[in-house]
Amino acid sequence: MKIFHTATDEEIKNGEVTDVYFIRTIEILRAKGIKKRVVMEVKANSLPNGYEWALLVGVEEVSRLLEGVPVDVWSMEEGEIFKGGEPVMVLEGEYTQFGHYETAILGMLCQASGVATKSARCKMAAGDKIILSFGARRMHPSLAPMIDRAAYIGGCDGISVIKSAQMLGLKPSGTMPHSLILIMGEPVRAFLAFDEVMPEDVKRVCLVDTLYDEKQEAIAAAEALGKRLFGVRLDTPESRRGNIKEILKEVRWELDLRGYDYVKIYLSGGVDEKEIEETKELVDAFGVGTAISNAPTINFAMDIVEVEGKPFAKRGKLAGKKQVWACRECGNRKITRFDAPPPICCQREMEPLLKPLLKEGKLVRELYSPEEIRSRVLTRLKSMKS
Ligand code: PCP
Repeated sequence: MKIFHTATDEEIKNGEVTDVYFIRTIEILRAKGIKKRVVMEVKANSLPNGYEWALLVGVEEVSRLLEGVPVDVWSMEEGEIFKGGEPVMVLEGEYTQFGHYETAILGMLCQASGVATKSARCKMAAGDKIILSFGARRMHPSLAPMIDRAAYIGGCDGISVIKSAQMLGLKPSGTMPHSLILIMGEPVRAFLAFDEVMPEDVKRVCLVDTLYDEKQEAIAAAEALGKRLFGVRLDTPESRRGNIKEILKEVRWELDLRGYDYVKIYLSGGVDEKEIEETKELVDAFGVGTAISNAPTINFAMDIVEVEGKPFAKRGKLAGKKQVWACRECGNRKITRFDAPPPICCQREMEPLLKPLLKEGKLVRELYSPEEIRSRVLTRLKSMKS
């Protein structure tokens, strides 16, 4: 028996996590002996908050979900940048064989893509500064590895949850919680105990907002640990925050004045793109929680665009199977009929972004490691900036 209110892999794979109206549709089609082949496309007409682009993540999970299901799937790569209105995935098969997977397919793509997109936006705002994913505690723990994977692919440099890190082949990143300081009774006692007990490969980053003024605690940490202190973290509570930029300036100044210019400054607690932009000149690493783990989802829809080989779509949707093309040289994009010849841009053929993923439920594409996907994402984000 399961003890948590979550579905198992098996239940999802069996198509049990589905809205009932899909099952009813399939029941009716079967009762009527209707077996029609359809083409469906996954597309978001608009992106959250007027974003100009988003990152597609969740493709690997969808490929696992549909493995063994008699359906052909073309998809953009995991980590691909897409724009509103572009189909990111195309599915073709007999509707009753895969229609009931729509709920799970969209759920896998909408949430992970939203998280990855926010992570990428935070990373872009931070420039060469570090972003750590600290938001597992805001979501159901069963989702932490999925959220952290999307955050990492989007650009986060590290993630804090042990299980997520294990699944990603990373070392978890973290500092120390307030509870350590409160239980030890005094900040410096906690800092020294941390240094004494933790293995050498754990960075000494002391939390300096628990009992006294941040600059006072930061100096105390530097005096206690000397060269062994890697950084200090400010998680100053909202009620004490005032002007966080001024607090950061003071901490940096006081540390530098005493020769502790090597000590990095971490900032966490309520950090989002705006806070990153405003403080990045004073901060070396940001711990971002809610903003990334509770990122706005990408509202993909999955719609029929062809029935029995004929273009057919509901109002407000363009009928027919389509291809999306990109020019890697100038960033130009184009949507054409699926079988149209490659458009030319910058004197060469544009790249088709919807590539075969599954053929009759068989995986026909290599799946890359999160590290490889992330590194491609970062290269693309850089080229978009320049
Ligand atoms: C930090 C902060 C939030 C976490 C990280 C993410 O925790 O206070 O709890 O923040 P966000 O969702 O606001 O972005 P800690 O300072 O480690 O909190 P504590 O030690 O009190 O557990």
